[in-house]
Amino acid sequence: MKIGIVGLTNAGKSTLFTALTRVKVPINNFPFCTIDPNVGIVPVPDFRVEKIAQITKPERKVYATVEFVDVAGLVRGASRGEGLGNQFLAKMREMDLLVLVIRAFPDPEVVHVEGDVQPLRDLDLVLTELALSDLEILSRRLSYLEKVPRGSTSQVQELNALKEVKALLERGDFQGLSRISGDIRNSLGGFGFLTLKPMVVLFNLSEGQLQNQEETERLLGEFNVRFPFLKGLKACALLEKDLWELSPEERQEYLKELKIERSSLEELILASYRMLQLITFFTIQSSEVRAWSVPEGTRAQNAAGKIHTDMERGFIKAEVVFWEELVRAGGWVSAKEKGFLRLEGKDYKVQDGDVILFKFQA
Ligand SMILES: Nc1nc2c(ncn2[C@@H]2O[C@H](COP(=O)(O)OP(=O)(O)O)[C@@H](O)[C@H]2O)c(=O)[nH]1
Ligand SMILES: [Mg+2]
Repeated sequence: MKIGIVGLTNAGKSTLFTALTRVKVPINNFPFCTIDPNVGIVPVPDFRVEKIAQITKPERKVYATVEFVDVAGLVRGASRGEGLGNQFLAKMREMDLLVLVIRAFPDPEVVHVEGDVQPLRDLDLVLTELALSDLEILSRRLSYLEKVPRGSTSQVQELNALKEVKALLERGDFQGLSRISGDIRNSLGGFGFLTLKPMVVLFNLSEGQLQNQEETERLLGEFNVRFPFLKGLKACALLEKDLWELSPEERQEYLKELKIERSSLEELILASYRMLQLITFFTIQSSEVRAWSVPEGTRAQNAAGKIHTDMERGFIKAEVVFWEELVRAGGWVSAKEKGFLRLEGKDYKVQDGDVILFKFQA
């Protein structure tokens, strides 16, 4: 699952990215690793892994991960190829979710490409560039399909879907776009339309703003009125970058000093994870507790395939216990004795929090 970091130049995207690459989970963490300098694999914090590990005492704890991608910034006119516009937008089409980083911090030392700091204007600008870029791709396809004399059923469906999306894009109706049906989304999946992707808006605040409830509430309040269909979060990217250099204890201490409740990054990672409609199941082996993520509604047999293709092919059944019951029972064997374990077949829909032992024929 790939999450693209989008925003204007100097919004704080790379600062946020650097902070994310420093997120480690305590003890035997899944190390952050770099595929290329702009892609970071970030563990999804999950207290259930800790809880399960307390009873199974594994050597290793492995967390589910998400990928964050930082590409060059967006500028006004990106959809017409300004800056690294087209290249940037093409990369973003491969993403499953977009985090829109919007600058709210005032720092006069940092140039603002639009001249002054106006978070909601910038958000509008970013959305508009995404919409213009989508419109261009959409229009090209539309004019092709309109020339096909007698289209197939699926072409007709696609044509209608494109027309519906086009009307919304032309009106800048992002709320309407957010409500586009799953069928239409599926039929247009191949285009990677940016405005149809799930999005999280991250307001990048100064430390002072983050501590000033009144100011952040005013901004988020106005945001919620104007963009009720978007999820908004706040963070101070610069602070997060420092925070995640520290040990967990030092981090707690520092947050307390600043009178800030918690790091915003965990919230960002979790909100993204939820927005991707991912759920987590766990496996326990003698040496490890491991969290796996699959899309909501995944069947047991496909979930097994996430671990190994042989397990999917030779799937027999799944032994399942909810993580809390496993912890309450104090172990796999006693969970079985207490009747907490269920036997499920290949079509069982995996639930968030299931601990699963797959039985399969090799
Ligand atoms: N004061 C302040 N400066 C920040 C913050 N986040 C980023 N910056 C600064 O803004 C500049 C641009 O940040 P960068 O992350 O490179 O922005 P990008 O162009 O969106 O990748 C850098 O000098 C950062 O140190 C913040 O929360 N507060
Ligand atoms: Mg950058």
